[in-house]
Amino acid sequence: MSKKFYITTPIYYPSASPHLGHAYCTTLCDVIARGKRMRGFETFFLTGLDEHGEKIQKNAQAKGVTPQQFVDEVATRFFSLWEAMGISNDDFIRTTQPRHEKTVQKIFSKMLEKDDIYLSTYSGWYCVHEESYWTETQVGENHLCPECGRPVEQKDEEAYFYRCQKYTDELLAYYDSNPLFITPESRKNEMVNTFIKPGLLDLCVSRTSFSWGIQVVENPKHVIYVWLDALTNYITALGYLQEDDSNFQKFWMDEESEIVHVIGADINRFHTIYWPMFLGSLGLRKPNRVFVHGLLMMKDGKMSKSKGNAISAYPLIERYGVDAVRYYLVSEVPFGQNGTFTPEQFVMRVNQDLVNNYGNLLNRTASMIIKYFGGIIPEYTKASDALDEEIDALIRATKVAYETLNDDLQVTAAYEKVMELISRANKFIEEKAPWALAKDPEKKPELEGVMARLAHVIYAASLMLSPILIHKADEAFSVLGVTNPSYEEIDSFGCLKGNEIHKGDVLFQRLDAEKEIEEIIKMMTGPKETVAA
Ligand code: ME8
Repeated sequence: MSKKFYITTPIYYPSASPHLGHAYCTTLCDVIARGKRMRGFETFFLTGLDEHGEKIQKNAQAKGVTPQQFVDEVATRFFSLWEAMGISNDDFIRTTQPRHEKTVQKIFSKMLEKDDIYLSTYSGWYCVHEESYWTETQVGENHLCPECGRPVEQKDEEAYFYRCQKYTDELLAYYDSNPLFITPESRKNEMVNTFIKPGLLDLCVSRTSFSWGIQVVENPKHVIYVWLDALTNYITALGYLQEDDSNFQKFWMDEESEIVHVIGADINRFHTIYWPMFLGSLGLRKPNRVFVHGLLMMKDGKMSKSKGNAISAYPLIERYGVDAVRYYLVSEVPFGQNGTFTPEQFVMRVNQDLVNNYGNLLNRTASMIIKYFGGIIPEYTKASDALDEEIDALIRATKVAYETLNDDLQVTAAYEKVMELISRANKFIEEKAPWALAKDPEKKPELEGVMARLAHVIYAASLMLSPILIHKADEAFSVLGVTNPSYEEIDSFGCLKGNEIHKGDVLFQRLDAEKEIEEIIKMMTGPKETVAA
């Protein structure tokens, strides 16, 4: 039976167009999901939109449309971007879908029945932007939201509360027995020291001051707090408490299934404190991992809709192709750390890694196989020296490291290993000098071995890169005459023997750095429609 893997992105707010930061998180998840599928894991990859809440209602009002019309319009921009980025999600959840709304109502009722939720009055400092209440100490003398720095307002309202204290011990015990639950670890310390140790206040989980949300069935003037609504998407999309719950049984209930939520640090508190508690109320298992990735920033700070400094993925895709953009996102910012988008680095990545390293290896190898063997990939002869042995060992070691690092969600590092294999193979060409071997008929078996090894490195590397390079890896396979690429064949040295090389155009065009940097700068300062407002 194959192993199961469930991965989710945050469900984004459709309050404005998606920017490269959203594309970053979704692409990384897509690369992880594609990699797992390729390796035979039964995989479910979920993304979606978080469509309720006061912020959406206010944005819709400002535009003179209904909240549903508003989110429907923005949703199309997310669909188009994910299509353009080649995102391979298995489902797309929108929190206004009846399947979700009905289930959230059932979840709320279950929590009420269990007395995990009770009715009381809330009085506190409220941040409209974050949709969060804060205590006097948290907002400080200037009454500013500790999360976003905006002014907060004093509010009193009848509200339902979730009993956090009831589940705090269970939560801490879960942290202790699952050291990888929150990664990187610094993110766990932040939660324990800043939020849990000082004592968790009961969480206010309903609102009466606006209506754009899911109604509490037992008390319809209340709508369910947007975070209780949003977090449960991870199980409502799988069919929890619905007629067909087969995906829920398969990907959530089965202990063999690994559950991974990928999020930004801004929403860590909700995912690693409240979400596991809610699951505790429902008597459900908790996710294996919440991976907190870093932010993609611009030189002047965090890329954000409100700052208007965000770059859209479209012009980059249009000019450089989706594979180059996907590769940049995975390789440039080590997964888990913050990084800065710069045009210089974008061009450098494409030229150095894709043109000079990967594309060049393919091009040189294909030309030499045509020249020395009439385009037919020769036999993978026994290693003739330590260099050949090193290449054989490196192909095996790279596959092992690639799997281990990917399984540990060290995605950037995993792909770096593949690039190192390619670099080593380029150096191997210089060291072996096939053009010299070709002059000596006695060296023919060695030359065959060199060319077969190079072809196999390209095959192995293209398989491992295929979760990122969703089109270019296929082009490389077709150059190698492979019609049915299979990940298992990485270990089958010699499997390409007899294939005919079909040399096409170069995989990636070299970029004129000066010119392209200017082009990208134009995209960054370009018309507002292409940049999230
Ligand atoms: O918080 N760099 O939605 P949201 C990298 N609806 N990632 C970025 C980014 C950047 N500059 N900007 C945003 C919400 N992100 C809630 C989530 S989940 C149950 C509900 C990514 O539209 C990052 O993953 O504000 C961040 O956590 C997420 O978008 C926030 O998206």
